[in-house]
Amino acid sequence: MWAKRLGCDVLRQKMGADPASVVYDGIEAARSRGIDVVLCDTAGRLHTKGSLMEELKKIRHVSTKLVPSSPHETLLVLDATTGQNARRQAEEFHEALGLTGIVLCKMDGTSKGGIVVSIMDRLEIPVKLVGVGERLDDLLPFEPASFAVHLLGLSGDPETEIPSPRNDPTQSP
Ligand SMILES: Nc1nc2c(ncn2[C@@H]2O[C@H](COP(=O)(O)OP(=O)(O)OP(=O)(O)O)[C@@H](O)[C@H]2O)c(=O)[nH]1
Ligand SMILES: [Mg+2]
Repeated sequence: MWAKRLGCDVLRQKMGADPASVVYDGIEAARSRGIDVVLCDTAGRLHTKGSLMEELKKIRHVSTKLVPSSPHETLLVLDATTGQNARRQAEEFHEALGLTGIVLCKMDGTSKGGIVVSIMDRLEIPVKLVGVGERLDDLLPFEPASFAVHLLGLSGDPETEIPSPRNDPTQSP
């Protein structure tokens, strides 16, 4: 549905296909179609499953083999509602893959996502994007000042402000 809305090709294979081979095909297909951005979404992966983490390393390896400078970004999407467990997730994924950034989503809820402060501090991984809803333009660049204002519950620059929890039903997507 989102791919259609965005005009973005999707390459997928049958259930049970080797994820690394899906990525291989995806990069090859992009090359032959003259597409220069490939996003690999590794759905529903838990850091506690060793075999799935090994798969991720293999995916990374396949990508680097085909395009030596890649992956250009390795992003971990964290939910603002996840507490201490988010730090563990970040540590495990960072150790396995070397993350280049965090996407902090669900910032439109009541959670403030404060856990990323210690993640940024300890692992030195920047937050790059913030999710504040379910619409296309609800993925915002991370603005440290706006985040600090949001975290402390102050009001800041309306231009970059992270919205407060939505309780107006007309505002839902
Ligand atoms: N309100 C709100 N909803 C979000 C945000 N980000 C994602 N969602 C919604 O959360 C639901 C789950 O999002 P997905 O992107 O499918 O989550 P996922 O982590 O990829 O899930 P798996 O691939 O199954 O692991 C969807 O209905 C999204 O629209 C956000 O920043 N705010
Ligand atoms: Mg997903």
